[in-house]
Amino acid sequence: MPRPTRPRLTLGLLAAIAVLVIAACTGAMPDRREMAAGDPVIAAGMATFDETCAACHTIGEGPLVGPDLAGVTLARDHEWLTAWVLDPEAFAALDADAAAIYTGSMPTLGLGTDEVDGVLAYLDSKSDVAPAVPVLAGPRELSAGEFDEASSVYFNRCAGCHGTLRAGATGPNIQPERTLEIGTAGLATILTNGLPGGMPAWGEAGILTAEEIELMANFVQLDPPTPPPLELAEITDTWNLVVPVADRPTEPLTDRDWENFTGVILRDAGQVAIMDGDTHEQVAIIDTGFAVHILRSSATGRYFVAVGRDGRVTMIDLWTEVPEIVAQVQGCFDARSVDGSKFEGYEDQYIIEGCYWPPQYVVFDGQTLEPLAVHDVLSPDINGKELDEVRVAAIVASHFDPVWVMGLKESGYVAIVDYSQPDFPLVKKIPADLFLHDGGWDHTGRYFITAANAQNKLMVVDVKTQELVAGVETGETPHPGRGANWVDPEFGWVYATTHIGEGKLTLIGADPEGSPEHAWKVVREIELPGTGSLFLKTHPNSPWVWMDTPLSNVQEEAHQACVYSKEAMELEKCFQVSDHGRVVHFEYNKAGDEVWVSVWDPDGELVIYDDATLTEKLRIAEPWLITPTGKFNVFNTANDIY
Ligand code: DHE
Repeated sequence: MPRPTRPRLTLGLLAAIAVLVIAACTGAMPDRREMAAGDPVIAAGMATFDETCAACHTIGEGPLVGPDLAGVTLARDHEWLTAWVLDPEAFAALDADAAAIYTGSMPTLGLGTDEVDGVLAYLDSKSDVAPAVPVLAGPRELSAGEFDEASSVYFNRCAGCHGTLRAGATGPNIQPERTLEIGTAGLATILTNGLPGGMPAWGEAGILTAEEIELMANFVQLDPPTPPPLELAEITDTWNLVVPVADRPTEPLTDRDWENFTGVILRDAGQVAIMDGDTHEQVAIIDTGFAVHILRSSATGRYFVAVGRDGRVTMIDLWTEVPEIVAQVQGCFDARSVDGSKFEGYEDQYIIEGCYWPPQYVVFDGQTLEPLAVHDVLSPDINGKELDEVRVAAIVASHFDPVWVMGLKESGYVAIVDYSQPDFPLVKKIPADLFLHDGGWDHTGRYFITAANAQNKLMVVDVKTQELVAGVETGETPHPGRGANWVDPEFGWVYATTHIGEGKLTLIGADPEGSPEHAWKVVREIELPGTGSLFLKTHPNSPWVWMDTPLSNVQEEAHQACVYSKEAMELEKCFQVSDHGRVVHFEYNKAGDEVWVSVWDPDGELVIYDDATLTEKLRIAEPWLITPTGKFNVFNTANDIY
């Protein structure tokens, strides 16, 4: 089902509520239907309402993002309401009343007429409930302490999707001009219950308390604070060279196959566990600091480099007897991406960090993390609109040129940084599309494929010619992670993504030389049970593609993994990995015959599957496995195998 877009509480919708209230008071209504309690049609309608409508509407509890629906079946007949629900846009083109309330916010929900009948029967059965008076109270004043606390919650939970300055990206704009329209009560409900299409149910999930929700509902109606800049001298002040290069081993001191180590992020513990991929033993727990986001391997694989949400970069040496931190530095206040120099002759020479805030990238020495250069990425967007915030999203390191390629989220450019030149300049900005997020290489390493996820597209950039070659619509909010490459029996090489906003695996042709007729076009779409997918993964030695749905607000779906068969070209199966937490992110071992999956939970687990048989091999549930998320095998990460 397509993702419902997030409706807005507009004057038009409020007018509609007023019409309903007046109609109810004057008695100008059709007869009420007698619907028996316990009627299966009503029961089915209630289930559909809860699943599809309740995120935006209440019955008698006031407006959320859409109006309170109490009494709506008294004010409008079923025929009118059915036409409205089935396709509001089309109906608004035909009907003057519908046109008057249509603002573009009520989505086509993809319901069948039976389902709409059920919902209307359910609304009929509740037609004696009076609509609540819309709550449009402005925000209350916050004390300095409350404002600081709210800023910190916002940074930890909200900024990634809505932006530091709240202008929107993966999530919508939530600056005061919009949030004041929704009001404190509506905002609190959204924060509690989430919204279809990815907004987490922070309250329901027990992550934010009722007090925090009240605080945040007020905070987001106030002007956002602007965080300060972070310049080279200040970055250098944070630099800590823990082990100078001269004191490090010149060959591996460990007997383990360090190239088959897997780094596991323990997100809320601010740690990374290093696991031996052969024995499945935990080799070390490294304190990397606040909310580590990703790990990348240096070109040789010797170093793991972690980046935290607080912008701290940590370098871990895998050649020591037990892996240990050799350097740390903070290049940003907020960051998600990091990578090393991978071109021949530059292996392990430089590290780049992309900042969410300030709008900049920072280049460090690849052995010591000494800060070498900082460059601003703030510019107008591809359409010329002035911006206050441009975040560096995914970064990939080319294996064929001395360059890093990165997505600039708000401005919509794919930027190329040349590390063979003095001061590591940004040498090219290729206009792509707005809100670039995650992405990876195609199978040749020539094309960078990145999601413009708010545009529902994958953008394809030819890094050799430094040109955009395609923008492909794949579905609601594509989120490929690094993506997945394999040979489809019919279409040749393909690249694939899943989506946050709809349950769909989409394959695009990715062989412009061998199969030019399919290149950069959607060649296959496979329906998945559940929205909210973040990652998929495959390996050249695997017959499967693994997919998660951790952001689904349906618990069973958040607990599942799904597997697609490359050969049969269809979904093989979906199955429950755990009975708690969110099942997230996959990584293969070096041989490509095992898949590791995280159960993202304070009582976290790592589940290891035999890839050939899809059977569970080992479940690790130790107290140190606190909120495991991403996993990065050294060999696969250094060589961009996905
Ligand atoms: Fe991520 C990759 C940003 C939420 C786990 N995440 C990325 C990348 C970006 C990004 C830009 C690509 C980095 C690269 O390749 O250089 N992520 C964001 C956000 O802005 C967002 C939506 C919200 C936020 O506030 O951070 C977000 N991400 C999450 C999560 O909730 C996850 C599941 C757990 C967490 O740490 O918060 C999460 N993101 C990951 C992982 C990767 C990632 C595991 C790397 C995937 C890979 O296979 O390479």
